[in-house]
Amino acid sequence: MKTTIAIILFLIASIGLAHTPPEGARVFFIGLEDGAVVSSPVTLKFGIEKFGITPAGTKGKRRHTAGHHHLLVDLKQPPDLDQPIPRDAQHIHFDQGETEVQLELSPGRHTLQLLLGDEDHEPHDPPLISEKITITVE
Ligand SMILES: [Cu+2]
Repeated sequence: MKTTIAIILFLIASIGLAHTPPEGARVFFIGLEDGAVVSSPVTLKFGIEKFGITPAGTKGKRRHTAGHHHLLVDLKQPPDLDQPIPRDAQHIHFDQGETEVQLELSPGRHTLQLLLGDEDHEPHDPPLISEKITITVE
């Protein structure tokens, strides 16, 4: 009986942690620093550590250990991390698991941030969100 309860508790804990990235997991821009001055189109490369990349809609175990990137452009407010990530010009989804994009940006200052989403485009818990960087497009 005790064993059964222990197994059930373990299963519940496992489900609860299913979408939980390990400590130290992070997403970041490769080779692009805060304050960088760039020309358009700018090539953005998305890095990830201690977690994987998989297309949106992935089924099975893989979805617990991987997600897909979202690029947040010029967001004034932080995104709601308890809701699916919107899909518009300021929230760009990389549904196929892409890790690079050529982005056209108007001259001036822009903010960029990466946010990983799960198979349903929801942030993980805790969220994998990069630092928000500001770049200037010449
Ligand atoms: Cu998405």
